[in-house]
Amino acid sequence: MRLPAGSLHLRAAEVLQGNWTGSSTVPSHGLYPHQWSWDSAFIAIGLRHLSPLRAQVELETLLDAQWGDGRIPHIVFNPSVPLDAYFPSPDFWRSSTAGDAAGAPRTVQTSGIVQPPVHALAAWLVHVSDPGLSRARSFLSRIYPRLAAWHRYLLHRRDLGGGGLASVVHPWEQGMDNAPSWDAPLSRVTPAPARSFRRADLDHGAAEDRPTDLDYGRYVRLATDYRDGGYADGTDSTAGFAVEDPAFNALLIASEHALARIARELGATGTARHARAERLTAALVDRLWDPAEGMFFCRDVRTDELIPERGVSGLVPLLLPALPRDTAATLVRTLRGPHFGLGDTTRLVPSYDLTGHAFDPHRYWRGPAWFNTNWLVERGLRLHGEHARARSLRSALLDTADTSGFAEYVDPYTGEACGALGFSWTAALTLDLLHEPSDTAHGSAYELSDATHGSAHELSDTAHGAREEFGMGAKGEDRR
Ligand code: 9WN
Repeated sequence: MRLPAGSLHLRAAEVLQGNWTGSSTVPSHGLYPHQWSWDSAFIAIGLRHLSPLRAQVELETLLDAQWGDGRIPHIVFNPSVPLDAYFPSPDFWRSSTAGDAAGAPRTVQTSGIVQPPVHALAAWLVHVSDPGLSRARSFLSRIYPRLAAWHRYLLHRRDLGGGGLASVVHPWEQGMDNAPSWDAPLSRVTPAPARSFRRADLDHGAAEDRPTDLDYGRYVRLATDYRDGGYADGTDSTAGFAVEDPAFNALLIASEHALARIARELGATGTARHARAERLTAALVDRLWDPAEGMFFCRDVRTDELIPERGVSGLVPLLLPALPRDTAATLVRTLRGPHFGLGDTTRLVPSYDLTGHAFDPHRYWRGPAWFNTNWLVERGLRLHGEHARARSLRSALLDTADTSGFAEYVDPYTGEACGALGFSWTAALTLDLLHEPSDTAHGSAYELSDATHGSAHELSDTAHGAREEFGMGAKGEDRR
């Protein structure tokens, strides 16, 4: 039986309340008992509908742990949680000593790797949910320099391929830890022996759904080498693994557009940032788009070759307003075709190719559907004028969040719950979808439009609407 939307709203709010620690939100108390970077960004996007203040604090807490070189760490550790509750724990990362040269904070312990840059996008969406509060707390002016430093870090220190895009140096950085796209580059990594670490994830998750010990051995080796090299980028310590990923870079570009909107709110024009986002979109297409396959793929920077595995990451660029029209149309066809089956065989977009050799509907990032990636695809569909498909994906997401108990991920065919229940970003993005104006064709496009210049959702032309959503086309320069 389908419960009324009001009750779904209440239960989503309860999940977020239960996972709130006073200054941030854990993804789930058992499996992930600290603050995670991209989780917090998605959580803030939902929290803004409950408490714009808490949403601001969520992002501020994360940004307080930013390193001097601009990186935002993927985990901010809660000192009151026992060391053996999560692996790798702070004594593995040793941020304050090993990260000294890179400017790790002294006041808080963190990991030394990063996660996808959803933060500027989240910050902008949080701002527009209550501009009065945001201005009263100088929210944007306080966080803008930090977000700008974060993007600078990624665009300069992490351009390991030399083509303008950011590389990840560990599968955990991209957030889809166990995706088959990592198999080839990871196969060159000598695993750390299983006896050298104890996995805490298996205390909470089923072993057959989680990455294998061999995968973990390689994750540990890469993180150890990076740490022992002082978390320096572009040196021997990152020689083992460097990949340009479509979702990571698409989120960076979407956030660069959002940073332009923030700059504009603060009195600059944002033009240079929009222009940069457009150049990055062109670089993404140039380096990662395979027209014959109708997909974005990862590029292995060490071999300079595309990795021919179809993952949901390759669909996330649909989020980009400057994506060429035919590329967007092809991506939508791929989404509906046999590899992802949306609207045909699957309820939600799977994390990996249904026909792929490594497909498993329950194994971590090798087939199940996640709510954050589906939320991104839903936005992309709306942005490119695919309103009916967006509406049906939205309704499948709400149903599945409801019936799965806000699961971490689900079987893409049946919606069966997998991983942790009461998972924060699932609850947060449910709230966001519930707040989306379902009666307008353009949905929440207004959120990124220029607040003083009318609403993008009134525009009928899709490309024009998309450009308005991100405030593109403004005159002048922004050199901040
Ligand atoms: C490692 C917290 C994180 C998410 C990632 C997800 C998982 C961690 C793990 O949980 O990763 O960072 O221990 O498996 O893959 O996307 O941010 O929810």
